[in-house]
Amino acid sequence: MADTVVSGKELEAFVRQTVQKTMITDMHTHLYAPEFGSLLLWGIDELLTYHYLVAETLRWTEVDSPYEQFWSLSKSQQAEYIWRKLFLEHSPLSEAASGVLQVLHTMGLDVGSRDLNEYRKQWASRTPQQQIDAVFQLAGIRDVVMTNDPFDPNERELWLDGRGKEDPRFHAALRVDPLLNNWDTAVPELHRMGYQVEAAWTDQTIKETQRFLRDWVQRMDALYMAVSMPGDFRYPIEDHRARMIDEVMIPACQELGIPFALMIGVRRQVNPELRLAGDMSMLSDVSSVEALCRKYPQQKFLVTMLARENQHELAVLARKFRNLMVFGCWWFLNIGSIVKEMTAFRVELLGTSMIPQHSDARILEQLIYKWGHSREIIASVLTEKYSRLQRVGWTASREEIKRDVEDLLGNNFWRFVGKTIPGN
Ligand code: HDL
Ligand code: ZN
Repeated sequence: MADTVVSGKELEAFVRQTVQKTMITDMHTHLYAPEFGSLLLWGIDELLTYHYLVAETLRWTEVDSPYEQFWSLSKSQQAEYIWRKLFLEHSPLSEAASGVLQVLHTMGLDVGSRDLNEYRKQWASRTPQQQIDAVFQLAGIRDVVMTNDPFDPNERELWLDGRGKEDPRFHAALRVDPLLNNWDTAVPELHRMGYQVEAAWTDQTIKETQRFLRDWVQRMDALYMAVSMPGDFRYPIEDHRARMIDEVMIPACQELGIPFALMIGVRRQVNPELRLAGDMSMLSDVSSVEALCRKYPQQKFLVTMLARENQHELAVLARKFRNLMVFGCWWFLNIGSIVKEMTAFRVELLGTSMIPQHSDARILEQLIYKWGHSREIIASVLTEKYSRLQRVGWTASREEIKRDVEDLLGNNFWRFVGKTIPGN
């Protein structure tokens, strides 16, 4: 075939170039469209005060020094403290710390100056819209999916004022953890929003909670419904979570024709003094996901787990259920050594029928390093796999390699949520 890639060197170069330039749909982030105002975090001080870096910095404080000493600092003072601790007094070798430098480098700044105030000047003259355009272009991002929480009063107000769907690059996902994990606090909140629910599991509660989900999926035009749960989530079982899933959430997802995203394995606030950085990973039960996929073969499930130990079994489970789409190297797994391991065995077990990565970005510029690093790893895994085919006489064409990469970096997601692929 005319467009085949014949030599090994040429193959490697073409795969890298294709992965590097394929536009990405980032299907799970904590970013917000510009119309959400201050909910969108961006800029060097936000990058430095990312909760991953807060946790790493506080490891260098004395065990008898109160955490409040850090928390009482202003945002810029916290950023300066983190810069001093993690970048100057110690080398920024961690994924999150080195990522900040990758952002500065990619933005064309003089990383070697090590001058935080010089870096700050680069952001001073930019608007959010300008920075979104610049970062999307540098990171090769076409679309991002937000994490939209109607239980957050600030965000709720924006949606009720009719905002939220102005920038077409930002898509919504309805996040409803409190329904499963904090029902006692969710009930009064739902009341405040006009839904006649009660803590007791009555027909009215079921109907009103379904109405809540329907209203918000439609208001947001949400691509999927999402929850995170601790690793002790079990199914089937006689408990509140199973009732909410069986009698409210699955029926709502099926009525609305959207996938249900399960993010399992987080133990929240093991150290509350660390605030957002205080959450922990824990082992999960893959057989509970198996039971859900088997019970609801028509319901699509997007699933990611937080413990490294669950990843291979989850990938094998995806071989058994076509309604299960595994996604991303979530949170503490989004580090080079594990992304490499997970991407390789997912390709070896699932071929290209999975979503290898999401960024989970909280600060806009993180898209640059989170995707820069993942693209490198995905390209090296794919190169090794295509080379292996070539050695036995199967040469993938340029078009086939392009198709496979587009599947992994966006099209698998859009097909799974049943929407036409943007730009097609
Ligand atoms: O629950 C989640 O969606 C997690 O991604 C948390 O937001 C976590 O704090 C995080 O930012 N992980 O990357
Ligand atoms: Zn997240």
